[in-house]
Parts: sequence; C-alpha cells; structure tokens
Amino acid sequence: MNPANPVSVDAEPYSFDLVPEACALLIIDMQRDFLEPGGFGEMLGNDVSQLRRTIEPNRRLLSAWRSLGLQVLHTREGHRPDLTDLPPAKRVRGRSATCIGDAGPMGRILVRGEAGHDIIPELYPTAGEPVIDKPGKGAFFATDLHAILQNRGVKQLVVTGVTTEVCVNTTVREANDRGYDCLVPADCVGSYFPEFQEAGLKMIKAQGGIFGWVSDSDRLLAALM
Ligand code: C5J
Repeated sequence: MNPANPVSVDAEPYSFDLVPEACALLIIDMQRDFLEPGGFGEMLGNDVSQLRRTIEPNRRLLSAWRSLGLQVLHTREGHRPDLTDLPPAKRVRGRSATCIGDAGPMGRILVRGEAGHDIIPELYPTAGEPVIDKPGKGAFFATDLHAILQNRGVKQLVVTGVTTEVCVNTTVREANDRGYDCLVPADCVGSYFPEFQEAGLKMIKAQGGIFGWVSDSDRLLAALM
C-alpha cells in the first residue's frame, strides 16, 4: 500500500476513496463505564452486550490500522474532578437518582481519572495515540481535536465507538461541518437501543451521504490489507 494513493472502500451511499496518509481512525468513548458489566451503563438498566459486540471488530480494525502505521486517536467523555466544566443542565438532565460526579460502581461517574472513565483494556491507547478528553457529546466541542487533525494533515476520519446515535453521530456531524469526510463501519459502532443503531446509521448516509459514508470492518479491511 502506498499511503498517498487512495483505496476504494465499498460503502453506502457510494464508494469511499480513502487516502491512508490523510485518514485517521477516531475511536469514540470506548470507556469501561459504558461497556463493562457492572459499570454505570449497566447500573442504569442498559444491555451492555449491545455495545460489547463492537469490541472485537474495533480490536481487529485497530490492530490493522496500527500495523499499517496509520493515525489513531481516542476520545473519552468526562469532566474535571471539581466538575467546573460540567454544565448544570447536563448534571440534572434525566432526573436520575445518580448524577455525573456521584459515586458509581467504578468510581465517580464520568470523572477524569476514575477507573470507569478510562478506555477498556481491549482497545487501550498506545504511546503516540492522542486521547481527547471531551466534556460534551461531540469530540470537537471544547477540545483541541481539530487543531491536532489539522497539524497532522488529516482530512478523512473513520469514526467508530459508542454510542451510535449520541457521541458518534454528534462527532460525525461536527466533523462534516469542519470539512472532514467521515466513514462509519456499522459493526464498529453500537447503541443500547437497536432501533437507534439502525436510524443513527441511516441518518449519516441518507440524502447522498449528507453527513458521510457507512460501510463495515470487513469491507474496510478488504480494501486496506
Ligand atoms: C456517548 C452518551 N458516548 N451516550 N455518551 O454516546 O451519553
């Protein structure tokens, strides 16, 4: 593979011309509290198996990406321990008995430095892979992600992670507005709600790819390897 030459990835609504040296893998919020049995997500009554099915496809994709020497970035949703970056509206939304910053099964919920806030061991970042700590749903809001991507010559993103309709969709929309072409491999993104998984992917690729392209890890790896 010559990293400067585009490879054609079978995708919807039409094929995606991926330029390896200009394309980063952006893995969204694969955090222990969202994915691990006994974490905050499960404590709220969610079926974490809906998210855990994304771990193996992400692991394969990440391993291939690393072996090709391509760029990888990770994000984590969370807040400062003193919660000064937590909007009061976000803290009280949902009227849940347990809020961001309260004690959870793996430390304080969505607080940086706590065990549950960290990335699952299967996809743990290695040296040189930036980790973007984001206070919101979109990875561009109140972070230095755009600056890092610009400095590294990134123009395309393969976006994976959780959840499809929340942080993945918000990030793809933010990226699209900043001029990035985004490809989402369907088996590498997950939602606790199957209907939102389906709708979240349809929204991205509808209207001629209004926010981006949808493919899957098999088709992506077939084009790259
Ligand atoms: C993410 C959430 N990562 N659903 N967060 O999607 O609150």
